[in-house]
Formats: sequence, C-alpha cells, structure tokens
Amino acid sequence: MAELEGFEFGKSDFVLLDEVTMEQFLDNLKMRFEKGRIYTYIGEVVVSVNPYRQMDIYGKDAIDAYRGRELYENPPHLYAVADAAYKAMKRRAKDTCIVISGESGAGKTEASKYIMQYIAAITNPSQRLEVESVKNVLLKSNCVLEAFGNAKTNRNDNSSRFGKYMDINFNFNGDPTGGHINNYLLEKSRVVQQQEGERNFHSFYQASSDDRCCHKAVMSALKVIGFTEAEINSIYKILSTILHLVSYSSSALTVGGALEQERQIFLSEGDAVQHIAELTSTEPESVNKALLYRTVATGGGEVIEKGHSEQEASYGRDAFAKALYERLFGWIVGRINSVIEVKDYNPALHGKNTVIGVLDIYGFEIFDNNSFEQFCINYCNEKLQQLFIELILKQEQAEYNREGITWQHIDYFNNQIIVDLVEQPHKGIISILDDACLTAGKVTDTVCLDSMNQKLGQHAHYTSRKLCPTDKTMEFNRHFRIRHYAGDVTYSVESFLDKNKDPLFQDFKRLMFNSLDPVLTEMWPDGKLSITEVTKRPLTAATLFKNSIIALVDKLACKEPYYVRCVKPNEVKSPMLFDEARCRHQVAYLGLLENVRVRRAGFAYRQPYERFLQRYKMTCEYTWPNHLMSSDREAVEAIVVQHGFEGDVAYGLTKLFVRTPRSLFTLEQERAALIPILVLFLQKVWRGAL
Ligand code: AD9
Ligand code: MG
Repeated sequence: MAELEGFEFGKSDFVLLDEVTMEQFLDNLKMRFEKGRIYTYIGEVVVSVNPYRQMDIYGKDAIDAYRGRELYENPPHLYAVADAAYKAMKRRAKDTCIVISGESGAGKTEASKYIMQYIAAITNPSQRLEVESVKNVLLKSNCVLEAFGNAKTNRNDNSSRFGKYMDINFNFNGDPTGGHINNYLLEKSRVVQQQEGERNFHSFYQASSDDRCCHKAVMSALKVIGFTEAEINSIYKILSTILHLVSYSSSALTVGGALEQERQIFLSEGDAVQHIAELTSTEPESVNKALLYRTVATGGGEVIEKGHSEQEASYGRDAFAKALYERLFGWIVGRINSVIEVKDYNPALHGKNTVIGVLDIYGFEIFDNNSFEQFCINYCNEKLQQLFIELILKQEQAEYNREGITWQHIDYFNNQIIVDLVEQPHKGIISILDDACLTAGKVTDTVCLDSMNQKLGQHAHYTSRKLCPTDKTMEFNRHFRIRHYAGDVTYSVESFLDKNKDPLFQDFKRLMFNSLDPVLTEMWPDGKLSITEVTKRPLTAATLFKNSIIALVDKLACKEPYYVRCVKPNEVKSPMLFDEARCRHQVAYLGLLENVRVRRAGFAYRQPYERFLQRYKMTCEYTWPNHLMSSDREAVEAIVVQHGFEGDVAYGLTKLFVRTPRSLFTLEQERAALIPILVLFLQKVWRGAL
C-alpha cells in the first residue's frame, strides 16, 4: 500500500476506500486527478489518469527519490513500479514484466517511455561504454518505431497502430545488455485508407513538409541504431513506392486488349510505373505486368497469365501497398533486434541473464462500426485480462504461501469462456472463419455468419440477430455480438473473410524478391517460389494473430507481473475535464473494482514488521520510543493488541497482514494526532527547554 500521504489528495491506494463502490472509486480518482495526483495504487497496480499537460514529476529529483525505495515509501508513481520490477530482477534474479493497458489516448506509450527512461537513468552508474550504447539504442528505437508505427487518429495525435512488447536483458550487475522487440498486428489498412480527420503513418509526412524536424530525429535515431546509408535509402524508396501506388488512379488500371497495348497505355498515363520500377530496382515491364496480370497454374499443371478485372487490379495494388509497408515495418523491427540482441552471453561466466518486459498494447475497442481489427484487438484483451486475474491471484497466493498464511478462495469472473468462444479449435469463431476461408468457391461473409450463428447461437456470450430481432444496431446477415468481459461489442462481419485471408498475388512477391535492392529481396523471401511451387496455403491473419498472442501470454505468464492501468479522462484532450461517464466505463471494463475486491478479500494491507513498527510505534506505550521485546514481530503484536484488532490480522514470517483498511485508519488517525504533539516535544528538547 502506498505511503499514507494524508487524505487531502484523496486516497493514494484504492484498497483504503471505505466501501468498494463505483461512486467512491470515481470520487477518489477525480479528486486526485483534479489535485494533480495522476497515479493511484491498487496494491501494487498503478492506476494512471492522462493529465494532458506536462507534469513536473519525472525529473532527476523524482528519479532519485524513487531509486531503490519501496513502493509505499513515496506517493504512487510509475517510477515506483519500474523500481519494484527492477529490484525484483536484481535482488531476486526474477524475470519481470510491466503490462500497460488502457484505451487509445490513455497514456500507455508515454508511460512506457517514462519507465524506460527511469530504467536507463538508474543503471550503469560506472558509465561503461558498451552498456551506454545498448541503452541508447533501446531508447532510440522508440523514436523509429513511433515514426513508422504511429499515426494521428481522431482519438490520439500520436496513436500507436501496433502492439509492442519489449524485453530488456540485464546482466548480473543489473545493467542492460540488450533486448528484443515483438510487434503485433500493425494496422496496415491505414496505408491505403484513413477515416476523415485521420492521417497515414507519421513516416509518410516526415520526409516531406510539416514533420521535417521529426524527420531529422528519426534519421539520427536510425544512424545511432546502426542502419547503413544504403538501408536508410531503401527505406525511403519503399515509402515513395507506396505513395506512388496509392496515388495511382484506378482508371490507370483498367484492363482490356493485349498486354502490349496496356503497357503503352500505362506508360503514357504517367510516370508512376517508371518511378516504381526505379525506386524498387525492378523493370517497368515487370511492375506493369504484376499490376495487371496474375500467374495461375491450371489443373493440368499449365501456367497461364490471367488479366485482372479493374476491381481485381485495384484490390491487388492496395494489397501490395499494404504488404510493402507491413514488411518494411517488420524488417525495421528485425533490424533493430539484430543490433540489440544479446550476443556471446555465457551464463557460466556472466551469471543469470534476467529480463524486464514492457508491454504497450492496444486496449479494448468499441467503435460505432467494429470490424475484424476490433475483433482481434478485443480477443487480445480477453487473453490479457485472463492473465491479469490469474496472475494477481497467483501472486497473492504465492505471497501467502511464502509467509505461511492460509489462502482463502476468492470468487471472480473467469473469462476463459469468452476466450474459448474465440479461439477454441474446431468450434471457436477463428476456426469457423478459417474454415470459410479455406472452402473453395464463393463463401461470402454472410454465409460465414450463418455458420457462426448456427454453431454458436446457444453460447452465453454470443448473440445472433435472431435473439434480438428488434435491435436496430444489429442488421440481418451483417452483425454478430460478443459479450466481452468489458462490455458488449457488435461486430459487422463485412470484409471479415477478406481481411482474414489477406491474399497477395504471388506475382508481387516474385517481383520484390527479384529486385536488385538487397533490402527488398531480404524482405520477400517467399517470392522465391514460382506459382507451381506455392502449394501450402498461408496461415490466416486471425490464426497468425492468435498464435502470436498465445506466445505473448506464455511469455508474460512466466514472469513476475507489474501492471499500469491507464484511464483517459476525456475525449477532448483537456487537462481540466474529468468526464465521469467515460471514466466510469473504463474503470468498469478494466476490472478495477474487481481488482480492489480481490486485493481486499484477502488482506488489504501488508508490511514488513520493521517498517510497520517504525511508522506506528508512537501509538503504543510498549513500543515508544523503543521496545524491549525479543523481536519486531512481538512489538508489532503489542501495537495490534493495544488497539484491539487482533481478529483482523495474520502474522506472516516477515510481514504483518491486515484484513480490512479500517484498522489502519485508526492507527493512522492516532498517529496524525500525535505528530504535532511530538513535534512540539522535540522542538522543546532542541531548545533545551526540557
Ligand atoms: V494509443 O492506444 O497508442 O492510441 P496511448 O499510447 O495510450 O494511445 P499516449 O501515450 O500516446 O496514449 O498518450 C496520448 C497523449 O496524451 C500524449 O501524446 C500526450 O500528449 C498525453 N499524455 C499521456 N500521458 C501523459 C503524461 N504522463 N504526461 C503528459 C501525457 N502528457
Ligand atoms: Mg500508444
């Protein structure tokens, strides 16, 4: 529990609420936000409210104040959690992870950057060059990933359009030796289409007009990381290629007549093909052909070229542009990883290599129109929520076992049932989608929806239109609804199959693989295959995502977790406004009340005997100013007995556990009343009056 800083700023730990109700929770959150206290604990979980203004709480003074201290010694802060994770890693050689969640614009990415800055600031006191260089690369990688993976959206001017998990490796000294980044589900559809008021990824603007100063920073970051001039050139050529592709008028793709004729039309239509060929180090004829034709193998093993319809051609072009960007992003992440990966680490020589993982991933999303992307993102949140409850409970249980205290079972909503609804083999939604994608012939989104309704219609967390015929938000043959742990979300099934199949004609892959630019060849190894060799169907987008999230959860599950739960106070980026309805919604779906209950259902408060004694010894005649008992534990027992809450505590091996916060309030009040008397007393002693 946090340092009891007095309640003038509200309660610094939600376990201290008189009652765990939404009203009390919100009142406390609001009061603290308005008083500039943006962080509040639930035990060791940090709840953060985006201040939407620069706060003077991240400087060197703050870093010094939190360095090496315990969580409850200072007011709640990200630094305290970062330090707790660091200490666990250093003192107990534990792998830890910090999971940051919350909706778009809630402050996850900013939090992850402060955490990394803190870790960078407290490590490598001897300023060893190789460690400084690793830290530098880790910090600079943020700048590059933001340039290529973030964009202005209606919710956030710097919205991360991908999920990020970064492992930082430490040697036995506790200094960073390297790291690894995993990225998840980049929103590549943004490359060809943005909603009104939104922009494409920052990278597209940085090379040109308004973002010039950011461009300089990105270029310098790329160089620091170790990208060569040639590689940087290739990156920007790929960006230009994509711009040429997406600005290509679809009329230029109209097909008709013989190949030669089309080629003439194309080349005379503009320089786009020429430019693309130059930028990608390929032949204009090959570019033209890939845009207009696809190679297909007939049943008899014959290979023929089939002209695209206009629709197919523009679809192919868009898919190509999206894939180019996705592969570019993946390649950049891979390239950063190759620089920061720990090399030549010999555990026998260097001791155990420990890890702190930082996860900055998209929060639960409910939009007016929810599509395949929201489906994936919300599934990811179901998985993380499950892990959250499981780990928090597991952690509590482990602590009770360690301290020799009997564990009591706690009831909580287990969302495994929703996870199963999505991911179960043969029965779950992903499996039904995949089946539909694999079925030859024209299975449409609506046919697939029919199949889902049939197979899942009875599921408690799935609703088909049939069950709510009067509901106007659900149209026949278009929508289905999932009752997520965080709320009901109605999904439009339109384009689900297409986005899941995510096809890209082999001709584009071959074109890129055969480029004379080695960066492109490296990005497109699957272009090596000819059409007759492409037999295996690639995994679908949903299955790839599912596999990556299962791997992520496995990774997190074996680490000691720390949580930052971010709340967005309003929709208008105001530092003044606490929009209660919006906050209520977030508190509900982040499961924060449940979190407080879990924390309080066992023991709301725990503290090592020595610290408890230090704080409260003045409230007991047998312990003030010093006790004469044989141990601190006995002295603590004397305080507990004097205040009459023996029934409310349990004595662990090293810590006192207090069940309800009320007992502590009594102690705190008494302590607060005694302090002025003591101060007076001490002043008199100093003045020699006593
Ligand atoms: V998204 O899911 O990537 O769209 P995030 O990552 O949750 O979202 P982000 O960290 O980008 O949100 O924060 C949004 C904006 O809020 C930032 O650009 C800052 O302007 C502002 N912000 C967030 N946290 C802080 C903070 N601790 N101090 C000051 C902040 N401003
Ligand atoms: Mg972000």
